[in-house]
Amino acid sequence: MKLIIAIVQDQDIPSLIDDLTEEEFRVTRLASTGGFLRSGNTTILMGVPEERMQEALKIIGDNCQTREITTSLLTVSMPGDTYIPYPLEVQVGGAVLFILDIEQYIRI
Ligand code: 2BA
Repeated sequence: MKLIIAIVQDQDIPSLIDDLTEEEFRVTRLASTGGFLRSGNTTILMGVPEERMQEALKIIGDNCQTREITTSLLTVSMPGDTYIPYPLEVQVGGAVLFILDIEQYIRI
C-alpha cells in the first residue's frame, strides 16, 4: 500500500474526484494554500494498493492541467516607501505528488 499526497489546482478537482471515485479509489480532500502564490489549492490523500498505482497516477495526470498564472506578488521598492507591483508569470501544476510507503492500513 502507498499513500499518494497530491497537491492539485482547485479547478481540476471536480473531474479528478469523479474519475477516481468512479474507479473505486478512496480519496480524502483537504483545503490547502500554496506558500508562494498564497492562493487556494486542494491536497488529496489516497491510500492505493501497489498494483493500482499506475492506474491512479494516470487518472491524476489526465485530469490535472498545467496553467500559466500571472501574479503581482513581487514588488519593486521606489524612493519614499512606494512599492510598485511587478507582474510575474509562473507555471502551476499539473499536480505535485508525494508518494510514501504505508506500513499499515487499518479500517476498523
Ligand atoms: P505555490 O507555492 O503557490 O506555488 C505555485 C507555483 O509557483 C509553483 O507551481 C511554482 O511554479 C512557482 N513557485 C513556487 N515556489 C516558488 C519559488 N520559491 N520561486 C519561484 N517560483 C515558485 P508548482 O510547482 O506546480 O506547485 C503548485 C503547488 O504545489 C504550490 O503552490 C504548493 O502549494 C505545492 N508544492 C509544490 N512543491 C512543493 C513542495 N516541494 N513542498 C510542498 N508543497 C509544494
